[in-house]
Amino acid sequence: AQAPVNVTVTGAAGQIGYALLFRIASGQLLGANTPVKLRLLEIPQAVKAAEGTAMELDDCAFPLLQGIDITDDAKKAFDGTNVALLVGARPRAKGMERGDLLAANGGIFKPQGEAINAGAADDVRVLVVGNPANTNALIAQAHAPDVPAERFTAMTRLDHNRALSQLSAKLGVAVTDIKKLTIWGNHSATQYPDLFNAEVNGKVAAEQVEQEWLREDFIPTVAKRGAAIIEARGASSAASAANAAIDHIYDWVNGTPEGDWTSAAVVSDGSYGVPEGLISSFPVVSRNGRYEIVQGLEIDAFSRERIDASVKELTEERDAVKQLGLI
Ligand code: NAX
Repeated sequence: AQAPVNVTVTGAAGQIGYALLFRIASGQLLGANTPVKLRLLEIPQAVKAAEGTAMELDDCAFPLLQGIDITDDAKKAFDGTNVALLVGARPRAKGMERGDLLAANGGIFKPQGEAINAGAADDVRVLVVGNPANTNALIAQAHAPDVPAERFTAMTRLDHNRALSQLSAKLGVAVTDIKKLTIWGNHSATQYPDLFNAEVNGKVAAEQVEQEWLREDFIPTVAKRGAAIIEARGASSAASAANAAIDHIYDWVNGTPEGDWTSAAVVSDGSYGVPEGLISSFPVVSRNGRYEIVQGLEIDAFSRERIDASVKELTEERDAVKQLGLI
């Protein structure tokens, strides 16, 4: 039988955690033949709630679930971990300045990066979901010098899936008819969902829609979908965020389909003018267990301007955390 894979989930008692853990334990993260051991990391006040979720996981009698450890100690949570889903983060409170938000998250992601560096398995893969996701990933990565930088990623797969869904509804096509969509930049309102390199049944997606719809409707709807969900649901996206995290890791481990790509925030190697070292969203394929940036795409002036604006925001976030001594 296959050895179990250790999966660490931070913020396990939160709403994304609740939507995520059952899917991991049922085999949807790594496949139906891979047993898993779960490590749940929470802050002390939320350990009891995480224990309650663990009781429910027990009550599912999942055949693939080989154990659940719950802790408030990052060192223990990441010891030997193969897949680390960093979901827990400090939300922006009313009146909080950006610097305060970055500092509060630095207090979370710096020690978690150090704990990953100290104890994670050699093949560790890290996905940061907690916001500001790209910069939190950068902070963790900066404190894990012994882990290849490419193992640190941040989630833009939810934005990618939102864009697929909006375009499929607009054109009355199946989501599977759409290929090569890209989210560029930061997981924030500046993100750029690119239809110029995307295809619908083999034809350029941007040419199948009115330019006004693309500019005035599609781009802002995708970028502001999180706020629209909060407005409608009275709570932020949780099941769809968990679903995107599952997609991100599943594809990373198992590969992306031939003739298509997906979106993930990965460490830039300078591709497409994105400064080296920034964790920015790109078109990526996964081959042999590694995410690689798709090369050679044409970027027109319209796309260039939007990518640059989002990357500028990321650069400012990086400079801010540098100034705070967090990286
Ligand atoms: P919740 O507030 O429901 O849960 C967060 C949990 O994290 C809480 O249980 C809290 O106790 C825990 N936590 C806080 N600090 C921790 C630490 N140092 N170690 C371990 N656990 C800690 O938030 P939820 O709705 O689950 O969202 C989690 C994060 O995902 C938020 O930062 C949110 O902004 C972010 N999102 C990111 C998305 C993306 O596409 N990248 C989309 C969905 C979501 O908004």
